Amino acid sequence: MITVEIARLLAEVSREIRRQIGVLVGRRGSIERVIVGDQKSIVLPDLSRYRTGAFRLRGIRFIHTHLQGEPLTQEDLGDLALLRLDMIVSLGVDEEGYPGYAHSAHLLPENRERKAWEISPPVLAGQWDLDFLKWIQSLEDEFQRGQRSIALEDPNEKAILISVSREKREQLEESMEELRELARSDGVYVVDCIIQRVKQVSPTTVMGEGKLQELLVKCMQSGVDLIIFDQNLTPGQLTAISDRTELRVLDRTQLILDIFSQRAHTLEGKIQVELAQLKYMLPRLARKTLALSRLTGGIGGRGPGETKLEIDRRRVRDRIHFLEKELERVRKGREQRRARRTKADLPILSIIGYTNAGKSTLFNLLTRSQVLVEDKLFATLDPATRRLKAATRQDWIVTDTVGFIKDLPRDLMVAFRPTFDELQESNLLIHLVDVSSPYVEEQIEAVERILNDLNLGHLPRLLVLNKEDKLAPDKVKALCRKYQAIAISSLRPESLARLFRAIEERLGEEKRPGPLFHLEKLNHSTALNRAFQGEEDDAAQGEP
Ligand SMILES: Nc1nc2c(ncn2[C@@H]2O[C@H](COP(=O)(O)OP(=O)(O)OP(=O)(O)O)[C@@H](O)[C@H]2O)c(=O)[nH]1
Ligand SMILES: [Mg+2]
Repeated sequence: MITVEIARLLAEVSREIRRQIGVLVGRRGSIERVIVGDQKSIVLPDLSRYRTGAFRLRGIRFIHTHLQGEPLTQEDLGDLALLRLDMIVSLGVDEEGYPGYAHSAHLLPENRERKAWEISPPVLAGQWDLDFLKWIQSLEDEFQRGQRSIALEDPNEKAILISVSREKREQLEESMEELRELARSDGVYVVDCIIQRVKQVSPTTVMGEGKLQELLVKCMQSGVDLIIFDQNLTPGQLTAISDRTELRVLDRTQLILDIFSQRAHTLEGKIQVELAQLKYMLPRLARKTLALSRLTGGIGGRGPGETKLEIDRRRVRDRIHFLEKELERVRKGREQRRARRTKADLPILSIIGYTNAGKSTLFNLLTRSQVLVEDKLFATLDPATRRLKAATRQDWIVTDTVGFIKDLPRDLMVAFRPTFDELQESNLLIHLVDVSSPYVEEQIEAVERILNDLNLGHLPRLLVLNKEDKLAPDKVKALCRKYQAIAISSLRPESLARLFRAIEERLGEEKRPGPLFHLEKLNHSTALNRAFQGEEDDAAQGEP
């Protein structure tokens, strides 16, 4: 642990100057730093230089004197967790300046009692017999065993999800469930979800000191170096937490942006997502510069870190500027294509709705296309448009769109604005809902809210409950009545006839006030079925 000579010296000098003295000791016994505190406390310096990877012990132990021989304090244990020290030791000092009892604690690997650390019974410093190297090696092995069991379960990126808020528990749980889905869609393996209801969210570190330590230990125990917050963090919180913990920190928005960046395939989509990401990042870079300039301010001049961040910031701005230009260019091309299409003067039906509602599945069924369908959030990013050909009536144009989600990130909304703006031309929005979700109501509301935010609230809408096959028929019926909607299953072509009839009706209604488009041939509901030959007319089933 420490040589008798050094222990004696520490005790002697401490007694003489009446201050705590501490040493940071490396694995093989090298003294890395000597720190002098005051009578009751001692402050550890920045240890990031000794970084050993986020889920390993630091390779540094801290031994310091306690003048009254008092046991380890809460701060001592906090340091142990936050800094992931190999061990923390307080060394008592007697009246004559000789070392007395040593109190020590170390972190624990994952355990059933969910304990973060173990405090050992005090021993007389002179009698402490510990082969430190051997002991620390076996402790690290234990840590690794715990981490490996998780690693075997899933080789993906691992993360712990956290929600800290004042809101009601059910609400937090529901939101957490969705965050878990988002993480899964992003290819992240969720090790644990922590929900913490608080009276006040800390403006700096979101959660309290104690909770932060607990979280850190948990991360280390399970070999996780990524934490994802369900709430969006301010630039300050984001930097504070990642600085304090050395963990990678994401918030809800960044997670969604990350999914989007994985999914974007078209040039336009890619540019839009990168723009949103850069715009979200920019204030966070700026923040870091601020903190640094305060640090370097004391010794005058600009620190090297600051200069680099200035450059980063300028680069980001340049890139944003470039991308915006590029986007304009790409969009012009699409504009022209669209102009040609609208000239055809056909009714445009846009399928919108919460993510994973089954929009693309329905789109494929309607237009016999093969756009990507996946049981993941935000499978669709790039809107697809096809003509729905019919033998006996006018064709329709059908559009599949990117899904909505509660708290759709602002920057994303702005970046995707033109895509959403195209929805303005829709003659009818088919608002598709996953009726099997326990959160039907919340999802419908979220979509309605976003439609209003996007100035699309005035467009005629048809509420369609999808995935009826996953729910008991009487429940489906009740929901249909409640929302005045029709129910379908995009996996069952026979439910299309019902949908077609409803669409025609709505288009017919919308036509009356002002002739937005020509609908001469639209009122042939039975003929429609013939267009999809062999599909039975399910009028007998009765509609709400
Ligand atoms: N049981 C059942 N599953 C469905 C139905 N419609 C879609 N699904 C499934 O729901 C999942 C999501 O379908 P998508 O069509 O990708 O949903 P989306 O609304 O386009 O989702 P995003 O593009 O991610 O916003 C897929 O696994 C589909 O197979 C349905 O009527 N019944
Ligand atoms: Mg889709």
